[in-house]
Amino acid sequence: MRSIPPMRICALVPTYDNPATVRAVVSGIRAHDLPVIVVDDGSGEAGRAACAGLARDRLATVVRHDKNRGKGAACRTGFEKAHQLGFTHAFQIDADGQHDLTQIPRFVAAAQRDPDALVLSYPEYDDSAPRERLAARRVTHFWVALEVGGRDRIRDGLIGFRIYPLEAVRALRGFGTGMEFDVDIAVRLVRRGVPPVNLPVRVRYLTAAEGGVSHFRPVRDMLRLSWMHCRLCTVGCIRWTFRRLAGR
Ligand SMILES: Nc1nc2c(ncn2[C@@H]2O[C@H](COP(=O)(O)OP(=O)(O)OP(=O)(O)O)[C@@H](O)[C@H]2O)c(=O)[nH]1
Ligand SMILES: [Mg+2]
Repeated sequence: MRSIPPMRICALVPTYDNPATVRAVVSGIRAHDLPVIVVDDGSGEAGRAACAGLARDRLATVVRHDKNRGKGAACRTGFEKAHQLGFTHAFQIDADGQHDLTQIPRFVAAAQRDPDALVLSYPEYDDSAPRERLAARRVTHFWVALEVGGRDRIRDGLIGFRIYPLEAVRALRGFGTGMEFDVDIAVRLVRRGVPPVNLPVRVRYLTAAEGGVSHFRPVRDMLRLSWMHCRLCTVGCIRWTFRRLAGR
């Protein structure tokens, strides 16, 4: 019989040029007693210095990509590092300071109740959310509902505040390297039978004066997302057809 490793959760913070917010995010996580892995995804001078400061002050384990490779690639590096360090779960939290970190204990408790689950969040926005980002999200919701067969299984495909069970993640053969990563990995885990749990989290867009930055590039990222939905839907149709033919 396979022995089940004891549950160990770390936080995983991928960052690309978030010099004004990454330290506050890491400190906010540490306040909840979670060890933190930061993946510096080829940040420029200021972002790199902020991450180096976190390592120097022993606030986080910092891994750096020499060149920017995209959020998905940064998370893959972080998942591997977490596994090497003996963690079983990674709580991925964006470095842009948008998410309400006081919710961390609620999410950790949900993962402890169901260690096999993918603990997802869905955003509760205030007035700071840009309209075009809300519109892009609605398009994504439509596709994700189609891909997993229901609207409530993944209530938000894009958000960067979720707990991944590492064994299931590492069993996936490949996932998006860029901003399509968040949707791709959630859809594929749920399709493989990983049970989703959806909890709300407050999200606030910081102003530029507060250090708020977004790397979301509407045209490039929407094209990448469209291509990914196209692939996921095609694979879904093929799987469905095979299952019907096999009488399952
Ligand atoms: N966009 C982007 N983000 C990266 C990259 N590598 C790591 N990240 C991190 O991934 C997280 C999400 O990036 P955001 O630019 O906030 O993307 P988003 O949350 O989908 O977009 P907004 O709704 O505009 O905030 C942040 O912590 C980034 O620093 C990269 O190459 N590109
Ligand atoms: Mg963001």
